[in-house]
Amino acid sequence: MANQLEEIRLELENSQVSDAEALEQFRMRFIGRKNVIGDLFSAMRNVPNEEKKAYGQQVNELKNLAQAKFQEHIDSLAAGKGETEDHADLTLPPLHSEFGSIHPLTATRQRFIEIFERIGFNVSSGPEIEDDWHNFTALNFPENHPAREMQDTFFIEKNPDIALRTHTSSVQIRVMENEKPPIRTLSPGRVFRNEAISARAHCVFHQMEGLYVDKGVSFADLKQTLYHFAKEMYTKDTQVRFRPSYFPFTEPSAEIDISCQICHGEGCNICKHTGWVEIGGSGMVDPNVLANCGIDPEVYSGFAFGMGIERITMLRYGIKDLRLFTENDIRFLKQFNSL
Ligand code: 2NM
Repeated sequence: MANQLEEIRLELENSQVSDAEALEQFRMRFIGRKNVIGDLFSAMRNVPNEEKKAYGQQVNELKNLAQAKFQEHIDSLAAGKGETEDHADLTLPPLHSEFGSIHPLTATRQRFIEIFERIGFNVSSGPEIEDDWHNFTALNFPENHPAREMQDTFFIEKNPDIALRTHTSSVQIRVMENEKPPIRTLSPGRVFRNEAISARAHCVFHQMEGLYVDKGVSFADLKQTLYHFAKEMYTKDTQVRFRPSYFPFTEPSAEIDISCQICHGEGCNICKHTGWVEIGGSGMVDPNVLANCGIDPEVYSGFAFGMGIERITMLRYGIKDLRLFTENDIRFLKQFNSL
C-alpha cells in the first residue's frame, strides 16, 4: 500500500505535459471521474483501522498535489503558447527593463578630462602593479620614507620591490621618461593604499593627476589652471586658495582648497565651519624628478597636481559616505541616471 502511494507521488512530481492531449490524459488519470486517487480512497476500507487515519492523510496530500500539478501544467502550456504561436498580447503593459547609468565616479572622470582636453592635455595610463622606481624612487621619495612601509603600501614582493601603485604619479614618470616636452597629460586611474575602510577612506580609490612640463612653466600657470578647473567642475563663483605644503616630488608644494560647495562659506560640517574644503595637492615638479626622467631641469620646469576622484565627486553631488560608490546599491546609483 505504502509503495503504491509513493509511486503515484513520484509520478505526479515527475509529470510533464507538452500539449493539450497530454494535459487531458493527466486530467483523466489524476483528476477526472474514476481517477487513481479516487481508487486509493476506495481502498481505504481494506486498511486496518489503526492505520486508516495516516493513510487518509497521505491520500489527501496526493489529491492536493495532483490539483496543484494540474494547474501548473495548464499555466505552463498557456505561457508557451504565446511564444510558439507568436500571438503577442498587445494590450499587456511593456516588460519593464532597467537601463544602466553612468557611475558618478565615471561622470566626474569624464568631465575632468573634458575640461583639460580643451586646454591641450591628453590622457595617459600605466600599470597598476608598479616597481619601486616608478612609484617611489624616481619621485624623489627618500629610502626611509614611511610610504614605503608594508603598513601603507600593498607589496606583491618586497624584494625586488613590486607593489600596487599608491598614486598615478608613476604614470607621469613613465610619460616623462618616454616623451619630450611640451608634456600636458592627465593620469586617471585606480590606486591602492593599505588603509581601513571608512566613510572617508578606502584601500582602493581613484586619482586624477595632472602634469605640465615645458620651458617657462611657472607657479602662476599652476594657479590659473586650477582656478579654471574649479570654476568648470563646480560653479563660476567657486573660490580657490592654496596652502603651503610638502610632497617629496614637488617644490614648492601647495594644498588646493575650494570654497565650500555645500554652505558657500556660511559654515557647515563638510567644511568644518571654515568655508574651505581641500580637493587635492599640487606643486612645481622637483628638479630631481625631472632629472630622474631625463629632462634637463635647467631648461624645463613643470607643475603637477593630484586629486581623489571620489572626493571631487562627493563635493560635486553632496555625497557623504565613500562606501556608497562601491556598494552597488541601485537606490543610490539610479539617482545619477540622468548623467
Ligand atoms: C600630488 C600633489 C603634487 C604629482 C607630481 C608628479 C610628477 F610625476 F610630476 F612628479 N605627478 N603628480 C603631484 C604633485 C601629485 O598629489 C597629491
